[in-house]
Amino acid sequence: MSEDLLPPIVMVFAASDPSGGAGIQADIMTLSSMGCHPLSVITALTVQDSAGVESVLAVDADWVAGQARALLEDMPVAAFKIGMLGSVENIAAIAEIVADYPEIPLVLDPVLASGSGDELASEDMIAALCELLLPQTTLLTPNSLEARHLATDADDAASDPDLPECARRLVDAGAEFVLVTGTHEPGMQVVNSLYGEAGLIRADAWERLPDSYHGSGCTLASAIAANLANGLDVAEAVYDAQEYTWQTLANGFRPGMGQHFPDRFFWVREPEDE
Ligand code: PXL
Repeated sequence: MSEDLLPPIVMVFAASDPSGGAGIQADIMTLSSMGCHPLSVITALTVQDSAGVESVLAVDADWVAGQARALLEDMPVAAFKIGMLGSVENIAAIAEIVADYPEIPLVLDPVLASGSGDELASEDMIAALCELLLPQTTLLTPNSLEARHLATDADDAASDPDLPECARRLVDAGAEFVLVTGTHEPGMQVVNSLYGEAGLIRADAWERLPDSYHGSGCTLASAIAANLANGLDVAEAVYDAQEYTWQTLANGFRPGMGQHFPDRFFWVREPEDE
């Protein structure tokens, strides 16, 4: 098979969510559904169900680096996607690896907490992420809570910057583009806003769906990485990935007693046109 016929390859650094709602399983499903081949570098294991996360075990940083280096020497990677990191040591190891591939677009989903509010990153990890990964990030995809958290330090928490100001600070800290998602903001619609060096690039409003979803952020960030791997520019990649993610949520299902899950393969079950 010639290299042109390869599906685009996306390397994901993220943690295992055995429920398949979020985490690297969500990334693998999204990338596969969008025609990419995922490389899955596991940063941590979790024990969780659809209602919440019970425990987290970070993978040793040497093992994270080993998983990635072996594959990067073997295969052409078209995009990186980074989710939950597991430890400060993992952040340092990943930052060192991606620094060797500055031409590969990098989507960073700053996973600070689960959809049900369980903490998934310590303050030390957040500081390391800002210092080591933000300057190497093509697109950062915080929700509005994460954007406020990343853009304000403890001394300045009272200043309560608005979201455009948070995005500006995150661009100043090194992210080329920032997509702030609006699920946690009030309103009949969910508005997601893409910012760059010159400020707001586009804002897209989506009908707010009634349920609470596990893994919507992982789905969106992976869908953007898939689109970048397929050669779309950032604004197109962001728009198309929102449309895909909204469909996965509108077709979501509730497999257990907690949150709903996105259906990344909704299209398999769509009735065929006559
Ligand atoms: O949705 C964020 C997320 C990412 N990665 C893992 C998770 C979660 C949320 O629970 O468990 C492994």
